[in-house]
Amino acid sequence: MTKGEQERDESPAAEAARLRALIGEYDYAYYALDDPGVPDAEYDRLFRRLAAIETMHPELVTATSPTQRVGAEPVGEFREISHVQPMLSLDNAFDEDELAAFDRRVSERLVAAGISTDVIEYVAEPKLDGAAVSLRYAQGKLEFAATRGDGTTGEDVTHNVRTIAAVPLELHGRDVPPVLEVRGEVYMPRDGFDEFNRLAVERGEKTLVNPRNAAAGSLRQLDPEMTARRPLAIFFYGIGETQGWELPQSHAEVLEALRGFGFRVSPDWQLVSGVAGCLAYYAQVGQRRDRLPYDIDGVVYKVNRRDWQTELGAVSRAPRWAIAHKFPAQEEMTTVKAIEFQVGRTGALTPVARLSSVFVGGVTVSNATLHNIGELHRKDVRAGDTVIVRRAGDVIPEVVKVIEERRPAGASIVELPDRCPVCDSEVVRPEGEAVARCVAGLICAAQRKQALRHFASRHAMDIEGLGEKLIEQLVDAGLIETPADLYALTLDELTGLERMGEKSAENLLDALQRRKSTTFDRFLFALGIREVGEATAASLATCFADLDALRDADEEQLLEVPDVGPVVAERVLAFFKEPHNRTVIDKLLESGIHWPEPAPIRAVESPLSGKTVVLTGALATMSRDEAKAELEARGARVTGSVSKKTDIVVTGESPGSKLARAQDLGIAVMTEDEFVRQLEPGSA
Ligand code: JCF
Repeated sequence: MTKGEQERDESPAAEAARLRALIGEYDYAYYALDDPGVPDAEYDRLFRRLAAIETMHPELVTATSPTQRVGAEPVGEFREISHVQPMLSLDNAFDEDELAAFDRRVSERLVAAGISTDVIEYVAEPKLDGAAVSLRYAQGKLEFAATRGDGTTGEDVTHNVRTIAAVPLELHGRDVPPVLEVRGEVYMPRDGFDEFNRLAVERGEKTLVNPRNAAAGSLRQLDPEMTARRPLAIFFYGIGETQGWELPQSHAEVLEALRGFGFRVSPDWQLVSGVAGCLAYYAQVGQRRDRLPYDIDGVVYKVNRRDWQTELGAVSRAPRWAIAHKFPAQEEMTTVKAIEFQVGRTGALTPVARLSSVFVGGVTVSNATLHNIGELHRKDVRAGDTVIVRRAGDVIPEVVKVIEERRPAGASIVELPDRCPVCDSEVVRPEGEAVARCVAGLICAAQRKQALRHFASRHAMDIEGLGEKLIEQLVDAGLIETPADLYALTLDELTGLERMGEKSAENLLDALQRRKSTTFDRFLFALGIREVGEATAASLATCFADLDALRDADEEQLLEVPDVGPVVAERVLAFFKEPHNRTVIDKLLESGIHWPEPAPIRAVESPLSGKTVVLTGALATMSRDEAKAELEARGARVTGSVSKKTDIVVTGESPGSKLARAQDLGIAVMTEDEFVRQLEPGSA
């Protein structure tokens, strides 16, 4: 019997109590220790069992039962709650100098108080971008939760905070203080935020602007059902009023104790020494910033010794013993000078906002993408608008939203151009699609240039020295139209270009020559077939022996390739059907581009080597994977469906339509017995 199952003769009350205790332990393991004790399915089972008992015996329901997170009815308004210990915010340091000044102030104050300090020890932690809350526990049970408000009085958001799974309704362990106020930051993880917005767009509902507003807004819902639907999380970082708890000497120990009570504390806090330690931590967290699952806007340093904290005290809103060291803001406000359309490699028209330059995410930004016409219209960005621009990590800057109140009179909606801004060909936007495209294909100079850039890029043909500028020059001078033309370029033509010396021209011709020796997958990737990225190109290269096989492949064969679905298959077919593409490929091969033939895998001599084999029906003596491995070890290729190229069909039990098709096409059929005999050594 597992721990969750009912004990014989257990009363409903006893079982409910036992399940609650068990669920409490699992919550503790999951949230405080970040180490799930049981699979989700087992947890769900316990939870549903408890809920069932409570439904049958409503008198057994308790306020802190895990089933009661969304217990409360919607509230009419938020009650006020005054904080016994003020809820402080943090002073900011925006650079090293301000941090050093903070550290100096701390030292000087302590010295003035007769405390001799050496290097000061700090607790450092990431600073979450969310909403601060204070939770009060009495006799180990959640009593209320409040927002910061003005620091003295906040709003009662208990009904909403209860819905956050990581908030313990009851504290862990037996030794819990009679009164304990904890402080933490409610936030919305990025994936939850993205998913929420994806659904909102799908349903035509309002989207959330950023995870920070999302967290604050979620807490201000009157109906806890609404909050429960928001993917919120929380980290706890400090305490307010406590009674009957002999506090540890250091902040680090407070954090450890909080974790012991069942609170979710950031796993990333660290003890650091002095300004140097703070800066090292700042750099380390800064590097990870984009990879964290939540937004942070800096790191926090706190004097570790609590007696020193007390000595230092606080000024109006902020403690003197802590500071927030901010990262460069990832969102800023600026104005849109114009909206233009860029044409990409596949003809997609990308609206781009030309901005008044603004420093955001650590760089100066003057363009921001609007992704596609659908997005442009959804956000309704117009020339003259004041907008919020976001640049996170190395991602291209984007317009988050328009501040509508600041829209100048007469700013008009941006319409999709009906002709390509580059080649004047028709622009189409298929019904229901967000993306509009120039239909001209490689006749459009923009698409040609992008296709050439892609062809020359590092993961494709890797032609050193052939960058954006040069491609622009070559196309504009009429020297090249397709990738094949690159290989006909002469020294004279190149040196005739502006800013092109003899040495650079020679280097480029060299690079072109050198990279004629390539690989099949690089070549496929370089062709720039829509939907065929590096991984798909590699897959195709492995599954097709050579370019001819791929060129002549039908849909069915393409669908056998791992990761190739109907959309990709369709793109590949369309690409190779297009006469222009076939001509370019022929010319590329004529110019001498080549790659090594795949080494035949023929570990075991066998009549099966080189054969294309299809397995159908259930095999009695081995699994399909085993059969496949045996075949491949003999140099055979195993595919999923029968076509003209199939050499042998191996039939197990209930072979079905593949056998019929093999017979139609006159392909050799082998029974499992015959197949197994072929595998035996010396069967040749
Ligand atoms: O993560 C935060 N936003 C955060 C805010 C972390 C802290 O350690 C804080 C805070 C606000 C005030 N500590 C204080 C004292």
